Amino acid sequence: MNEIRHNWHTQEIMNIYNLPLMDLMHKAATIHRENHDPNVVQVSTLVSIKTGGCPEDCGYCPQAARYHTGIKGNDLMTVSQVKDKALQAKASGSSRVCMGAAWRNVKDGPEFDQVLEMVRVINKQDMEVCCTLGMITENQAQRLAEAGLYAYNHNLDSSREYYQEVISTRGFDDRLKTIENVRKTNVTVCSGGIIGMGESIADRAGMLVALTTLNPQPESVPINALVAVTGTPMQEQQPVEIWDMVRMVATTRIVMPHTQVRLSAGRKQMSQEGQAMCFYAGANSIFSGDKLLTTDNPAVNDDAKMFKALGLTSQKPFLKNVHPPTVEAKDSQYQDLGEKPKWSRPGHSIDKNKAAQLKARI
Ligand code: SAM
Ligand code: DTB
Ligand code: SF4
Repeated sequence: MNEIRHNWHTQEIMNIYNLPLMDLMHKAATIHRENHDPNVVQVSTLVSIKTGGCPEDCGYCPQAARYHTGIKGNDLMTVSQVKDKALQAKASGSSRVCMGAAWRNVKDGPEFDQVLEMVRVINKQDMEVCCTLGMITENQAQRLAEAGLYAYNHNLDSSREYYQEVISTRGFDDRLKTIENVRKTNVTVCSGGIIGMGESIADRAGMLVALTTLNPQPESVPINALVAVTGTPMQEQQPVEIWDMVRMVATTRIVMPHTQVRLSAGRKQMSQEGQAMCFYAGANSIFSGDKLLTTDNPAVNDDAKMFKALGLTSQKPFLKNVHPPTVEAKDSQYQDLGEKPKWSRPGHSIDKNKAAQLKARI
């Protein structure tokens, strides 16, 4: 077992990231093998329970209403629709369902009650349940925990400095506050970010500093390669090179030895050989399913062939943490507080975001 450090500096992490690739991969693979079974990969299926129409200006996101990306939005899915998706995911070998909503933050009320019911229903299928719903208060985190949530995904997305170049409608400190709220419960934390948005290597290292500083460190860290969607401010970004992805995964593994490192968005653009290098360098989790939230992901059959070729097996549910009990709504100790929290709105100007918004109006 490796020592867990919460005091990494950006330069130290950059030095690791910039090691000769063979040295970097060897170091990461060694740490990986000391802490995990290198042939087991945790598989999650994403379900977009509320798609599109989001009020935020996140420059990478096809679901932001202000950019024209051609996404067909929909209302919140029903509990039975979500149950069907969960059963399909289980049949295809997933141990976790991650429900994503294009919300800035959770608002108490009937829609949140419906999400809590989805959590209960999936939990009862003996699957791990994850949600990514935007910012949440402590009471909302407690209510999700009580319903049987296993993990909450809330990404820092980039370094504190570069975050300001990407998003103006929500703040980095509110992301940290949400993670702190989740930490007050037994729900595990899934938090990572995106590479390929035009950030520097110092920003990539800065994001890892922010994640490693968290105590405990997140149980899961998704590393997304930007999917550059037409209509978003980042539509012109060049695809992330496989070497950058391998370096980022390996560096994440080295600075967070116990964490599950999740190879996330961008797998569709990667070869299976490239993904194999990422697994060797410490990635031990993926999102499976023909779609991520709105963009394409490798076909389930192709992933199955890749697992077979590489001798990988899917992780069983509740291997790392206990199966959380589910409390029914009528027995809940927590009330709907009718919270309408004022999360921050920095509101500075980001030229790229403004230009994409203007273009969408024409
Ligand atoms: N609305 C919630 C929020 O922002 O926290 C949850 C859903 S949001 C789509 C979840 C994460 O997906 C984002 O934080 C971002 O890291 C990732 N993401 C969104 N669009 C992406 C893209 N085009 N490429 C890569 N990752 C993306
Ligand atoms: C995460 O880090 N990546 C996933 C999940 N958490 C919610 C989402 C990726 C979304 C990619 C763009 C899309 O499909 O809309
Ligand atoms: Fe909305 Fe989340 Fe997309 Fe930002 S990342 S626009 S908050 S759905």
